[in-house]
Amino acid sequence: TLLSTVLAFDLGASSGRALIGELIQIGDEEPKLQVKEIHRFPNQPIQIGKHLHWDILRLLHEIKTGIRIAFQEGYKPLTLGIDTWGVDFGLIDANGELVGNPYHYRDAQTEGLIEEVNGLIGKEALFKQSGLQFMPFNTIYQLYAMRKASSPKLDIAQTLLLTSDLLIYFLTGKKVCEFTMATTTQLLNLENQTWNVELMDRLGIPSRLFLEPVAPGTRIAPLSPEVYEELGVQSIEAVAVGTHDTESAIVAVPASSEPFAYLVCGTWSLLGTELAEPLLTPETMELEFSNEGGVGGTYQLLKNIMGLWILQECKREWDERGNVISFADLAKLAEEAEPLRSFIQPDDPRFYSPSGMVEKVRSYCKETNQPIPQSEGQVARCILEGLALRYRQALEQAEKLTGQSFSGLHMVGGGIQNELLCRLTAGALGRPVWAGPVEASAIGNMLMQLVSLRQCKDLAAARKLTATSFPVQSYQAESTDLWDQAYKKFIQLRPA
Ligand code: ADP
Ligand code: LRH
Repeated sequence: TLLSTVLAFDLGASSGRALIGELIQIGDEEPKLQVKEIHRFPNQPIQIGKHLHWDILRLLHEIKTGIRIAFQEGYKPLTLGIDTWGVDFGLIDANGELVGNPYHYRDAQTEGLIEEVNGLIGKEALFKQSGLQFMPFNTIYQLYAMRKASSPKLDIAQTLLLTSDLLIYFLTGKKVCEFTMATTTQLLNLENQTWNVELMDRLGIPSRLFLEPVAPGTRIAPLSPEVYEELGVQSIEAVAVGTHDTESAIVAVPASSEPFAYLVCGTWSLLGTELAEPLLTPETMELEFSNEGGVGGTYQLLKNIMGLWILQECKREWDERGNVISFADLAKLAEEAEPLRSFIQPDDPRFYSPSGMVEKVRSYCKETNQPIPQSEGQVARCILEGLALRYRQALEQAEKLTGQSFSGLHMVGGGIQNELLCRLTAGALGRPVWAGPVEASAIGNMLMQLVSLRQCKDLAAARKLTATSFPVQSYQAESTDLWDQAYKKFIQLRPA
């Protein structure tokens, strides 16, 4: 029996996809979620003048295409949800129109602003209020940069909509602000979940822009009559899921016991654990962890690690030179390269900005007196081993902060298709890795739609449904001595 059909859009920094989810029950067996990808599209940023932007209208076009395909293929989804990367936003004017093109979080406008804002507000105070790791892309710095540049856009804007909310607005005409995404701004008081108007006033950020957050699982509205007409589709209602992709992915971690540690592995690597309350201690700030708002009243204590972005940029460079290599082939070449020859500390700030990545990896190794990786396989291996070692460091830090111990690590997201990375991670941790599902964000997105449709009770039921519906691949730790030596070397590298 088909119990429900839902449609999820998951937009990551490297690609977007539309997936259909069908909740199916055979006889009196436990229901299962069956998932099918129906549309996938690249997400390519565009430089205009001094600024880097998202191609938001193209993304809207691809979402409309996904809706059309879903109905053309005969599915009848009751609801749809959109999750996207965090922090970015569009501004809406008094006539309900988009003001300018949204900036990409890697736009250089926020350079140096962490220090400047800390100077004005105080680092400890800001951390205690927002609970967030100081990342240059946070919404607060983007808005402060616009204020400093006297951007007229800030003056005419009436409402700020974070990317997922913006796309939902384009489809339904309804403006909402979903809670998990709101916590990525650094402008929300985490403890009472209200906007930090005093902070906004001090930075010249207009507080009128911010709508009261709604909880994930809230039903928003059907598509607008214009969109129905344009797409020629039947009724479908938008739901606010855990619209921050990281939070959606965490919903789909198939953990059955507490406490558990996870790694959401894509463009970014988000490693952390789930808590009932935020951990706003000075140690959390010093070890550079975030408290992000999760679904179902949870808080996610996690570290943002530079992630597969570094490999994506190397691949882009090789591709542009005509040396086109797939991620799967890159993993094979890395597999054949010598183990633990040299490795990067992925969170060195040089790796944050786009371009010249192969050279950045090489210069990092040179400056740290390690053999310089030459071949594509050596470069890829040096990145993957650096990531695996960084995961160990972050996992140990999460244990130190929470006083918990983790028997292994759940890995989810596109990056787990790189089996070498999963194996290297198990090696570096000296603990097992349980990998799956790949499409965790889209699945978590669907699960929250099912919660809103009352087909799934709560977060625990959602995780159980994931565990019964999707396979998990286990990787066991091998050769721990070599990894222990490498880890000793790694923690001496900059930045500590
Ligand atoms: P995001 O949602 O942030 O755009 P994904 O979760 O889709 O990212 O993960 C993208 C990453 O997954 C890529 O950077 C790449 O390293 C990895 N990847 C994707 N496909 C494969 C593959 N076939 N083999 C190995 N790695 C892959
Ligand atoms: C991962 C992610 C991460 C954010 C970054 C901007 O896609 O949402 O959680 O910090 O993008």
